[in-house]
Amino acid sequence: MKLSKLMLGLSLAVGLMTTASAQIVMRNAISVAENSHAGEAVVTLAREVEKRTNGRIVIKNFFSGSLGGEREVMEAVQLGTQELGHGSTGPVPNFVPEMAILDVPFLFRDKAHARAVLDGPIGQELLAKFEPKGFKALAWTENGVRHMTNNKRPVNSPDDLKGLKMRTMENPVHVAAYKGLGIVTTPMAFPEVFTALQTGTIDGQENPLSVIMAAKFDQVQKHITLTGHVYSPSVFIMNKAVFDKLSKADQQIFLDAAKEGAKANRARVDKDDAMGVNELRKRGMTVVENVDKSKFISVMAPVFKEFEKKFGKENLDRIRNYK
Ligand code: EAX
Repeated sequence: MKLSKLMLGLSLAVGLMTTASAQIVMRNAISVAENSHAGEAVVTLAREVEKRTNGRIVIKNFFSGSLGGEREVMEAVQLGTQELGHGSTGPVPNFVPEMAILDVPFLFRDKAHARAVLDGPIGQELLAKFEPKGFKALAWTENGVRHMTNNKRPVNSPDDLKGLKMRTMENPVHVAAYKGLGIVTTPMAFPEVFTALQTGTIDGQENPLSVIMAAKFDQVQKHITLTGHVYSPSVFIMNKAVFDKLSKADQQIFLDAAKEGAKANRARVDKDDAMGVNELRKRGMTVVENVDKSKFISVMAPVFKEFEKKFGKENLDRIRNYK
């Protein structure tokens, strides 16, 4: 009896040790809270990978920018000091310049159009462009459609934006576009934005309802206008060498799990978009729901000319006209 108990104990310990040493632990990080559309993406990825590998591969998620802003996460994934990342296209063009085209304002008619482009041949071609830079891009996800918030005044027309000091993502297309609207642009990493709004270093920022609610920007912002000025894609990235070392079957598991993550992420964005206006009003913000978007587009005409030169009209049209 005593002996068999000892044997059981030993075999359990050996068993556990084997499991522990065979288990691969990876890290993933997002700049927003766990309870968010991006949280849905990474939590689903982790759950599906763990389930489909029977616990052989475990992903530990870090939230709210605890491993740094999105640029720092990309740097870590590129270097391989972190296996996985998930974030907006904000810092991406600094690593993969071809991605900048996706951040052109008013490029997509709506989320359905954007999702179709990203899931179709154009989006898949773009994912492949990450590879020479040391990333495996697993799947497109999204933040949603971006809107403008500020503390100074309700924005009803582009004139109201003139002179507002707004945080932008560290993305050259965003900076050029908002300058074209007369905004005083302040590029900044996301984890610094809440405090900068609180202390009045900046007047405003722009993000989708999902991000605004998850980051509780309503606590430090009075006004929001549903400008819908740009679609905000996000993406699952993985260190390329780490991906390449996986077996073919495990690689497929990551690709499939990322697709599940994208599904959960988009469903949450839709839910947030459906309840966001009411929720933000409840939290005390004034919401301007209807603006004449054509006015914003016409003020930006010179910037759009620049974008056509930079990206090529045929490339922009290929996205615009995708059905
Ligand atoms: O990915 O930096 C931003 O404004 C992003 O939209 C945010 O980090 C979520």
